[in-house]
Amino acid sequence: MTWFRAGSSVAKLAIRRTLSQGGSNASRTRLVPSGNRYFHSTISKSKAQSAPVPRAVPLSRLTDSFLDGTSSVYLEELQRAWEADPNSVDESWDNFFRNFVGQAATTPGISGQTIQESMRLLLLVRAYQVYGHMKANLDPLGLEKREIPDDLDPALYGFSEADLDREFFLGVWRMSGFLSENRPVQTLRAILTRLEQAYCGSIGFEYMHIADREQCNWLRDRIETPIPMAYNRQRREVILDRLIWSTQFENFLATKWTAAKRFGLEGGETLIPGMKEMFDRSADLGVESIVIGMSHRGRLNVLGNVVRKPLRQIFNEFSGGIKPAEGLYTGTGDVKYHLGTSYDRPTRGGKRIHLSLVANPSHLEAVDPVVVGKTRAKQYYSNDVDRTKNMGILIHGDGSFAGQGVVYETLHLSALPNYTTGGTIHIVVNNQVAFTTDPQSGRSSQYCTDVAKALNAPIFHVNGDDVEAVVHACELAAEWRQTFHTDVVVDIVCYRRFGHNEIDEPSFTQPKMYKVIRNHPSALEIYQNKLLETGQVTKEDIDKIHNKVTSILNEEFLASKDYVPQKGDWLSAFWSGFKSPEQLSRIRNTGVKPEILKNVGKAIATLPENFKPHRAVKKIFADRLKMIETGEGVDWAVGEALAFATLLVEGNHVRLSGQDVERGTFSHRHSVVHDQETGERYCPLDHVVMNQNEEMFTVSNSSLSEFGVLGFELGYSMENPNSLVIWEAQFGDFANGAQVIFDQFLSSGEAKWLRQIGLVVLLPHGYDGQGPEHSSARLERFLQMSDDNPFVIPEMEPTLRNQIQKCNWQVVNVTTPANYFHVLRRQIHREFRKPLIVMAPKNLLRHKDCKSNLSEFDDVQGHPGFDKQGTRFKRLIKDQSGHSDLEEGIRRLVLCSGKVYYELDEKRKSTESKDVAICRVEQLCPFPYDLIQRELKRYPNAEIVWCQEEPMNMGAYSYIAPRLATAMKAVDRGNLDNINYVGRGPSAATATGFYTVHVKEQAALVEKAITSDSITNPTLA
Ligand SMILES: Cc1ncc(C[n+]2csc(CCOP(=O)(O)OP(=O)(O)O)c2C)c(N)n1
Ligand SMILES: [Mg+2]
Repeated sequence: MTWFRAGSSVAKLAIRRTLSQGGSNASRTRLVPSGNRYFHSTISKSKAQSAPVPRAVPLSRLTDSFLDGTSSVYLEELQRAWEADPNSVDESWDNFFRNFVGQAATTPGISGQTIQESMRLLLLVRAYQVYGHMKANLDPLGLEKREIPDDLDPALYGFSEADLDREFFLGVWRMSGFLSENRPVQTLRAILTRLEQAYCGSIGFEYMHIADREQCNWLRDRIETPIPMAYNRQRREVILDRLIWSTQFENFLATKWTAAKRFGLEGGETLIPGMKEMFDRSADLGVESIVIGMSHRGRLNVLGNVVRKPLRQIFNEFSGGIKPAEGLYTGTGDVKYHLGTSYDRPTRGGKRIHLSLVANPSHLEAVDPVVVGKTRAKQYYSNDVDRTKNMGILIHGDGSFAGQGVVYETLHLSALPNYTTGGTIHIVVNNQVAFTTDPQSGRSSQYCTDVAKALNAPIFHVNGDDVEAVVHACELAAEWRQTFHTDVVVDIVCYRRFGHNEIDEPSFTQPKMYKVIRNHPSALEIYQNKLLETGQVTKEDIDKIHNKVTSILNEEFLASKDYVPQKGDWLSAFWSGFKSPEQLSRIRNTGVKPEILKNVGKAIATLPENFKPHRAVKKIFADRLKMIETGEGVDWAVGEALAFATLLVEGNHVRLSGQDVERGTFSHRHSVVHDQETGERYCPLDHVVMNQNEEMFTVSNSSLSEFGVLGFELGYSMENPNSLVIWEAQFGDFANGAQVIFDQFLSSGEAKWLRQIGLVVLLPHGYDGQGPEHSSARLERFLQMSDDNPFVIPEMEPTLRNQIQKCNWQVVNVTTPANYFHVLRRQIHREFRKPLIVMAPKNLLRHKDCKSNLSEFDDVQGHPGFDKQGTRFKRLIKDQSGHSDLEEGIRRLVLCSGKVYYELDEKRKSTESKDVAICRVEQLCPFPYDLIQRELKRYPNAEIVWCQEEPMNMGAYSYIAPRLATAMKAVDRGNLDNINYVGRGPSAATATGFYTVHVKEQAALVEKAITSDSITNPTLA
């Protein structure tokens, strides 16, 4: 059936989009009216005059072009064979002949219809399905000049005006719409009229790239209806009402705050009725909750009219901003068009739908994966297994949708089992300009939505001036999503009536476009006139709605003057019972009862009896079981699995995602084991509690994306505090591919939007000779973004300490499995949430000394991890030589962080440097002033060394130095000049690429830290 797909590979047409800036504006090639209106004016002359006479061509050529005619000889032979024995031809040809030849023989009206004509007509219909959108009337300004493909010209198929009133039967096996076998015989004229209406009106349907026949037929059923779809009076009134709200909202803001930036929706006002319809229809089809992500354009209109943030609150924010109640943590706040909110909105069908608009930074599209992740989490928590109750909607700009890579990274998560949300609906507010950039400078593809084709998503391009078409496209998108559970795109082609923002002058750069815009009626005016023409609505009806809206807007404006923001407005995302930074949260222990450790330990170290793991994995699991049974030598992977398992037992959800996390990049985790004979997978952490929900523990290899996947996990972690959500980078340096998420959300989200986030990020880090790209997770960047004051020691008394709550995030570089276990559990066992950045180990995963005893994980008094307060994460690990509270004989105190500790310790042992003490700063941020001071006091005569393996301009040095100096000054131990640096010198690259150089450098720095007599202080050098 290759010919059947012919349409999708025809005519590679170069599309020239010449916008506005030259030549006549309205020179789109359109159908010639009256007599021959189906034949293109541009091509019909030459080609129609010499209408092709059918000539024999090999059938195979039909797959390449419609232009070559058909093979009559071949068909006739086939037909003869079929007449002799219908079974002698392929089933598809059998159907074909039954339909066409059979009909032709029995229906006098179509007796002149030849097989060739039928085939050519079929191809024409097919061409409309494939290319109809290229002739659709999409641009409200009429500026876009697109060439209409020749394939839509009936003359190309040998039809002339003389054929228009001849009757044709079209019917193809297992097809819907025009080509369905049930359609009656029609004249060519009627067929062409409906084709034009269906495919070349205000909506351009792009769906023939979808390989699934059922999906295409579903769409054809809705597009190729026997008569065009029309809304009744009642629906039209609702649409009108919504369009008036949308239009007046912007007008009102424009008159009250003439110079305020609001990134108005003018020119794209039909978005609002479209969205509302989409939500109503979605609610009718079972959606209960929608997570929305969008950027600046029209955001206030969406907030006010769709999400229903109180208008008085929006106006209040315009008039002078937010004045939160005294004493409350306010953070930095953010501009009004970035703030999120949520609301339960009643729908047309009488249901309620929960809407949340996620706060977003100005970085366009960065919110996309966050919205999808949050939606997925909502689905988990509401047991929405079909993914039909919770849905994500993303609103894009044309420039950003085409240009930002995270759009693709997000789209590409849509069908992955552990990331899918059952389809996101994308709406593009395509105002045909991005700030000052025209589409031809902003993208290489015909449409700004072309990236979505990679996903097999249908794309509905719709003229933004035709509100009913917008509403219809939005409705269809909602139905598609609930039917096929995949992404769908609505591209509203509109314009931007004013500049990029309200104080911008658009004519500097788009003079012709703005000349047209100045005289262009609004979508509301166009719709009002249309309704008046139909007589369905009177001028009085329209005025009534306008007056109602004006008076509500005025009332709300008056009320906004006395509006006092409530705590709920500002802190709406705080989970109930959770503490804000100004409320002290008690520090809790994280140790676990020994019997629980043993029980879960067995579960995570045991594989099913008949399971046949890889030999090496079998040994790993046998070793794990031994660690649990003996309570000794617990390694990193088991420490981590114990943290996950104990959190699961306590009823928390645990999710770990990232590239190759199931096995672990360094082949250490083996959280999913593969049967070597059957390929079956087994995940021990799925079997920690009785009848455990499959998703309660989720570990998932991700797509090869950092920005998209980290954003997704961030969104996921925002939904419910009782979840440990972790993103692991393959190597720490790859985290910079997700820099926007670190900068805009993780490090500053709470300060800007008061959203607490408990996300954990594991970034493999450490100098082991793997070269510049695999050594460093760029620790310095995370520390530089940390907001703990380097010159002020906060309250450190254990019962009053809220240092972490007040800090933007935590950065740790832990060195023992037990401490890793406790820092993960601490994320959940506290009354607030804070992002955790972990410099994760590589060679410590198998290091002989990097082991913990099970007794360090439990909460038993007297056990090694148990100190005055119980068993907790250790922010600093003191020297392990059994030093007393005062060690006057120690000549040097080496402070370090991370795996270099083990090398320093080994050197100390081998050189018997007993006068050197080594302390590990496990938590770098916020800085453990109290514990550092404790160690300074313990070694009153020691010179102080900061040792790191990173270059001087990297690693923790520049973060540590001022803080350590502050701690030293406070206990009279000197200042910055007294901090001696040992580490690599400044460097542009993070590490050497030569292994031998690495080894030499590493040995030298370790040697210098432990054995050298004097260390030249870089600050004094
Ligand atoms: C990642 C990113 N790059 C650049 C900008 C600056 N910027 C803000 S709006 C804008 C134009 C966006 O155009 P489009 O996506 O078409 O949306 P429109 O403003 O036209 O609605 C640009 C370049 C930004 N906010 N984010
Ligand atoms: Mg734009």
